[in-house]
Amino acid sequence: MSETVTAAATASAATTVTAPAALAALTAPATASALAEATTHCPYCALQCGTRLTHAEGRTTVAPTQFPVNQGGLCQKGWTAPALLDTPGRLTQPLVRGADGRLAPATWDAALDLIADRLTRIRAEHGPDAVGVFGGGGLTNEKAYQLGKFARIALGTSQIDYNGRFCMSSAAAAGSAAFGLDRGLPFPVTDLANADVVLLAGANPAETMPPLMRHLAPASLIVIDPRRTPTAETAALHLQPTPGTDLALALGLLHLAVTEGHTDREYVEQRTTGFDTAWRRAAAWWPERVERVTGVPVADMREAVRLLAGARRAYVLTGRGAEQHSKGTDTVAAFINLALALGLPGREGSGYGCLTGQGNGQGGREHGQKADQLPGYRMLTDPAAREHVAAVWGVEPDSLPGPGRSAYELLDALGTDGGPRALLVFGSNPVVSAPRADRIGARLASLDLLVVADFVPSETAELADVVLPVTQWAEEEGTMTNLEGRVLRRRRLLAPPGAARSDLEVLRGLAVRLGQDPGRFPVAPREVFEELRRASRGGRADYSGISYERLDAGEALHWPCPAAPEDAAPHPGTPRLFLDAFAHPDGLARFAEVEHRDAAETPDERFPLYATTGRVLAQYQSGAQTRRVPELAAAAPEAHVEVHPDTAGRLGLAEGAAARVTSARGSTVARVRLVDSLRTDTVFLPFHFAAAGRANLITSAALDPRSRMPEFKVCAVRVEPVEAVDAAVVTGAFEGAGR
Ligand SMILES: Nc1nc2c(c(=O)[nH]1)N[C@H]1C(S)=C(S)[C@@H](COP(=O)(O)OP(=O)(O)OC[C@H]3O[C@@H](n4cnc5c(=O)[nH]c(N)nc54)[C@H](O)[C@@H]3O)O[C@H]1N2
Ligand SMILES: Nc1nc2c(c(=O)[nH]1)N[C@H]1C(S)=C(S)[C@@H](COP(=O)(O)OP(=O)(O)OC[C@H]3O[C@@H](n4cnc5c(=O)[nH]c(N)nc54)[C@H](O)[C@@H]3O)O[C@H]1N2
Ligand code: SF4
Ligand SMILES: [Mo]
Repeated sequence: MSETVTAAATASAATTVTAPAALAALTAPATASALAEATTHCPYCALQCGTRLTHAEGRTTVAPTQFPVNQGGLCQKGWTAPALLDTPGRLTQPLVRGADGRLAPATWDAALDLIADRLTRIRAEHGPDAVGVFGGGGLTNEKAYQLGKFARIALGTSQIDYNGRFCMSSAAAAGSAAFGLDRGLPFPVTDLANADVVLLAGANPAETMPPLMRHLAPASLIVIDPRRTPTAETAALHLQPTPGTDLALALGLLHLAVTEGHTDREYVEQRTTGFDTAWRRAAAWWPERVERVTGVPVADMREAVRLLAGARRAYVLTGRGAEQHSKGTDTVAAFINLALALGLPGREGSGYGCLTGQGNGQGGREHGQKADQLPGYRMLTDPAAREHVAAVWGVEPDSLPGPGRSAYELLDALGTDGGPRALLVFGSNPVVSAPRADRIGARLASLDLLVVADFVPSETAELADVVLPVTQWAEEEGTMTNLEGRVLRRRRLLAPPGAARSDLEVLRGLAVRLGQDPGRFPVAPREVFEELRRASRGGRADYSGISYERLDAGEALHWPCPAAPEDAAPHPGTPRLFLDAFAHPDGLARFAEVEHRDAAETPDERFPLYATTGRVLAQYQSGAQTRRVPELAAAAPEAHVEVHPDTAGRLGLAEGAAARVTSARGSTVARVRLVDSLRTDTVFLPFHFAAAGRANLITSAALDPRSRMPEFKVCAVRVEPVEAVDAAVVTGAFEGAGR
């Protein structure tokens, strides 16, 4: 089920979507011809698999291309993506909540006037920080850039952050500290195919990025995951730690690498600094102590180090399993320490990388929708950065607000004293995906104004005062940056349905009503990209040498790609970073001094089990999109909880029965799935489902002190059978959740 399917094998299974007659007219191809084609990329994850879309006789079909990342493969989500374009319930008209409390159709002018009016009043009464903005890692570079600019100059608010904070922020913080630069993979994905050994800490690409598995297939995999996932099934070695103990495990692996004489001394001396302080901590993590904390047998740790150290070419990769913790940054730093001691980063054919998740998870963190950032991965607190970007925007540097709250802190402050009273959401569904989802739902409901731009009626849109219908992937142009830092073109095949408009048009419409010069908020993606090039110029993520022309000519451009001087050849981009030097001024990578600590919450008498959360193949994120695709909904229809049979036996839980999973914050309801390869002290829930089936009703909002990442991957719970009297709850969880 986690297999990638190739074009040849399943050409006949290529999903076709038949549009009802009325909708077909609305989604007619952007060009007038009967048959239209566009070469573009999948709307979902950070692999950004290459696809060719075809529209003929009212049907849109997708097929994979030979793009290097997917080489003719797509996962089930990619194959079925055209179903999103005319999904029933697709938003095609602005909606405004009326006096009767219901959302009703409105014109664009009415909707935008109303928003601008209320924003103006709220700002006048409570100041600019009373308006917040929440963005997403699925937005194109152009949208992410424009959203940050809109917040800082049209609203003048510091209160902007985005869902990437919930995603790879711990890896970004650790990577920046170690290497001076954060690019998920500092090498092309295809390099992985030449590896002898790859260590995957907390990643399950067989379900989350299936085409990546073909690049990993030649290597021996070491997988660190409390669950025996489809990825772990393919591994040479599977380490199955207690959730939340990866930091101790990484310290233990470093300990063994050093004591067994595997450190690359020459590399450590010439290319790094800080080994001694890092070692001081790891020295105390002898193998037996690590086994006691993590449950991983000493022999397995030795085997892992032997495999890694014996490889000519080796990679250490982290995923959300290692990162989404209140110590996620230190955990990633500990895995980077291990990679540095073995001499892997910055060496062709070896390295460290983070598997970034969302379609534009990489670009989305470079161009200014993050609370502390300006375009080009510049810091908002850096006076030179403020001056550069202010000049591009035509404003005074002093007029730019400072850094604001991080994603969870922003959501948590909504409607409270001193917190924002209005929120604009572009590209996220936090009612399902944020920790303590119940509390976040209540915060959103307490706002004076909630505006959601989306193309489907997500659970967050259902709470909004105004819903704005926007275009999606196949209806728009733009650029995305995939997990290897490669900038890609998203291309338009279809005209938007109904009155849907692009996010860029929405931002201009609002900016103008808030008194901005329309020329400052262009709506053509190419024009926005030209400005982004200038704004990013000289920054860490320098895009100034990249153009639509170069991308359309088929060039593979990885940032940084600075503009070349007039008479010089264009810069070729940087597929491999750090080969000569790391990005710190002295060119050296930094070991980090890190120490293990417990998760914010560990099991006790009331809540005796660990719960962890994550993904399944057929659903994407909050499920707002994939729960609407019939084939995917059939494959993963409802919330479930994985439980070991012994644990289930003790608790009176049977396969297929409804269970209530309760933490100190609340309960969720899920169907029991018995999994005999799971740890007996741990249960697992996917977070893709809505209503009473939301995994985030139980998760903890303990934050990492540096990345502000919530602890999605560990909390303490009890699990019990749901009594028949709770039939309504079960129905709510299983029917409401899969809607
Ligand atoms: N099908 C599908 N694919 C997706 C997505 C999706 O929603 N659905 N989302 C995309 C996005 S945005 C992201 S961020 C990526 C995420 O991709 P992954 O990081 O691969 O996904 P997760 O399932 O969140 O977590 C990976 C694994 O971490 C394990 N884990 C849980 N707790 C721990 C722990 O304490 N330590 C360790 N070592 N492992 C632990 C889980 O059991 C899980 O198997 O996927 C992308 N691709
Ligand atoms: N318990 C638990 N919770 C988690 C995680 C976990 O592992 N466990 N993982 C976290 C991670 S890694 C992530 S990335 C988040 C993701 O969680 P969310 O931020 O909720 O992500 P999506 O479900 O992708 O929501 C995106 C919404 O934006 C819409 N959208 C997509 N593209 C566009 C666009 O271009 N413009 C506009 N206006 N709208 C658009 C979609 O239709 C959808 O409704 O969840 C986090 N939450
Ligand atoms: S792996 Fe990711 S990008 Fe590729 S088809 Fe699946 S969801 Fe789309
Ligand atoms: Mo993510």
